[in-house]
Amino acid sequence: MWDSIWTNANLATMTEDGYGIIEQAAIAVQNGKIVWLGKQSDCPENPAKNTYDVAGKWITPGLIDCHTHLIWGGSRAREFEQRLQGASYEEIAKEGGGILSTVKATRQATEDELYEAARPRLQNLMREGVTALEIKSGYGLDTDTEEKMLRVATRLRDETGMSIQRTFLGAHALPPDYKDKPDDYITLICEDMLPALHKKGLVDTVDAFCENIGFTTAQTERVFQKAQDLNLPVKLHAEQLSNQGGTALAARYKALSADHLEYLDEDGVKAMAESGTIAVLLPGAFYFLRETKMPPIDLLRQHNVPIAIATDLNPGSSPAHSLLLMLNMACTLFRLTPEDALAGVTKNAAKALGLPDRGQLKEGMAADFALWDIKEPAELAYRFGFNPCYGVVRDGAYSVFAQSSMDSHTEPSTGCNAEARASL
Ligand code: DI6
Ligand code: FE
Repeated sequence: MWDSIWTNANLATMTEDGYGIIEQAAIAVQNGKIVWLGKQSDCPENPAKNTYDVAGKWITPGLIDCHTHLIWGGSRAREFEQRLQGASYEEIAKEGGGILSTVKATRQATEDELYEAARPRLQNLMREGVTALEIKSGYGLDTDTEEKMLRVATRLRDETGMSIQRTFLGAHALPPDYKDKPDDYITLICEDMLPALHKKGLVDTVDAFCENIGFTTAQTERVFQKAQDLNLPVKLHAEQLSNQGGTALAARYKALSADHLEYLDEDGVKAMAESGTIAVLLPGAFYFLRETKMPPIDLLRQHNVPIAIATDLNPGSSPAHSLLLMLNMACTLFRLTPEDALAGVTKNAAKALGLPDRGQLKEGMAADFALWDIKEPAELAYRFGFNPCYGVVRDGAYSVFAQSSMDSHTEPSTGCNAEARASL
């Protein structure tokens, strides 16, 4: 006997090129895994404890936000005003503002304060059908504060039941106490911070900011070597503001992803293709920094490098709290098709996080999916500022949100998972 079955649904399985649509479908779940899906007329007679008739709603894999800096203290609204008066992001960073101003506020905040600030950001994503995401450290830049951030990420994971990957981004900026001594700071990361945080079980992945205002490729490589010694996968903020060759380095270390990529050239694209590194594009940062250099979408397509899309949610370059909005921006700004954009927040985002059992609707995969009050999947990228998410299923547990439109009708036939609902 199955635990639950959703009937009268339309599925975008994301299993092939394109949406992988199955209309008039059903999807059944047992022990947190998808055990059957297909045309409802082909459904075997297998009774389920719970049957939910969803009256023609669409079901997609749960959305995955594969690049966020969701935990931080303070605000950068003032810096936004400065930029509007003509200061550039780099200038503000060089004068000790930017990332370092968030570092100051994050060091001052208690763990509870950081948790309380981060929770509504996460809830906003959950409410939009996000079931898995990545959260980076990197606003501590000392062992204690990096630990505090990663503990908050762990607590968010444990208390919400979301699938959360914790990324150590100690090499995000140079802390003021190491001014003019970047190599010493890298030594601190490699010999102290990363091993200590790894030992405490707080790190899933390692990232760095390889940039003219960040770290050089040589410094980044030292961090990658340490990650490799500890058997931790790597990823990289690469070629966002300039071409430093970080992507080729990331590819040499078989990085899960290289992210941003506006200044990436063809050699870098080829290196990614060879290493199977995912290209994570961040339209929120492109938009908010008013970047005009487009990431090399055509080259990525030509070389079959899978493209993922994420919010880059952070206080400085992308205060973007909506992954659905990023779908729209990926289409309008980067000219992705709605189906490529949806693949970018499902199957390709799962690859970028090394989550082989998520991002597609397939038998054997985790029962993580989102239900939508839409008539066709392209609507997810087409509308902006509107959230048609009806509910989510996470590891088989069903939560229904408040009705997404005034004339919506269907309530689940039996009680949805009260615990999952409460956690929202
Ligand atoms: N690139 C980004 O987009 C964020 N970090 C990074 O390395 C921005 C972080 C910030 O400005 O606070
Ligand atoms: Fe980032």
